[in-house]
Amino acid sequence: MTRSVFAAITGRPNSGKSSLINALVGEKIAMVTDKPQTTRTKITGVLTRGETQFVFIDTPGIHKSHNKLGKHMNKAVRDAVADIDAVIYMADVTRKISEIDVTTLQNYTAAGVPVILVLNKTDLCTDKSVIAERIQEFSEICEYRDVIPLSVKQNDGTDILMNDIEELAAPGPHYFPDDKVTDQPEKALMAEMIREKVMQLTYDEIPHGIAVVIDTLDESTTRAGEDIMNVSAIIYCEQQSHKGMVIGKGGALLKKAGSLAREELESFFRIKVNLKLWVKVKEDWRNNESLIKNFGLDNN
Ligand SMILES: Nc1nc2c(ncn2[C@@H]2O[C@H](COP(=O)(O)OP(=O)(O)OP(=O)(O)O)[C@@H](O)[C@H]2O)c(=O)[nH]1
Ligand SMILES: [Mg+2]
Repeated sequence: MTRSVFAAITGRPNSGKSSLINALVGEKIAMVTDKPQTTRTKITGVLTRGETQFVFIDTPGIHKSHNKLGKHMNKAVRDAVADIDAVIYMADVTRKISEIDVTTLQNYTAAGVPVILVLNKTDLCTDKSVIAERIQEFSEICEYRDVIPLSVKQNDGTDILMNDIEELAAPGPHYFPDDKVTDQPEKALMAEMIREKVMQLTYDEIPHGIAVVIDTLDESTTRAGEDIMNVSAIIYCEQQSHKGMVIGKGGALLKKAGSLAREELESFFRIKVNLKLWVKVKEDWRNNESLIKNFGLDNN
């Protein structure tokens, strides 16, 4: 009999949620950077193991929003926890508990959602007593189905989490084809791969004001008879002064981002890629509802 289970991964920015969903489904479907607020939408990751289908939902980091995009991001997290079997609440074990942790976990408890607490980045704890301290702090907030200290980076503890989730699987159909790993359309995945590279190479406010849209996409054959995917993408930034930084001296940054993104596109889609990148400015787009919608970030 087929079984399925839905689990949303939530928590504050930068705790490692996207790294976790990638590790759980075994493919890189969600972008990861060292900057907070990388993920902007709900991302579904699917793993089918025998009769059981696991559906994980990665979400934006919960934060105090200062613009309209931030409000959409926080709404996406609230939407993601409706109709699910469990929340995997992820915290960075090295960081103190915050007000956001407390209120979010209290809300889940009030709504009767089972919570598995995951304390990530144990590899950074030279002093292991920090882990016990954090467990104690979190246990004062609410009851958990389980508390799992783990390190996604060292792939240490994810098997325990998988066993916990499997226990929650209930008889029912598989909602996705068994070979599917994500619900993201091809163009959205491509745009995210490019955005990740630009975010990784830029600093301060610039990475947060980047949006990427795939402009054209087609396939052709090279003169040598090889299939090639032609992708052209527009990188939007928020201010004129940011544009030069994104392009870099003599175009160096854009060239680097393009070559890293092309490598990743080629390995994911298993086809040669010809990638063209353009940079444009849309002033203060994070406060512009119609641009947020155009960029596919309104989470509807
Ligand atoms: N040392 C260490 N770093 C980790 C671990 N897991 C994730 N990271 C790093 O933490 C940073 C944030 O990881 P993400 O997976 O993007 O975090 P996130 O929670 O999805 O962040 P947002 O999308 O911004 O909410 C990246 O630099 C990761 O490489 C871990 O187990 N140990
Ligand atoms: Mg993320």
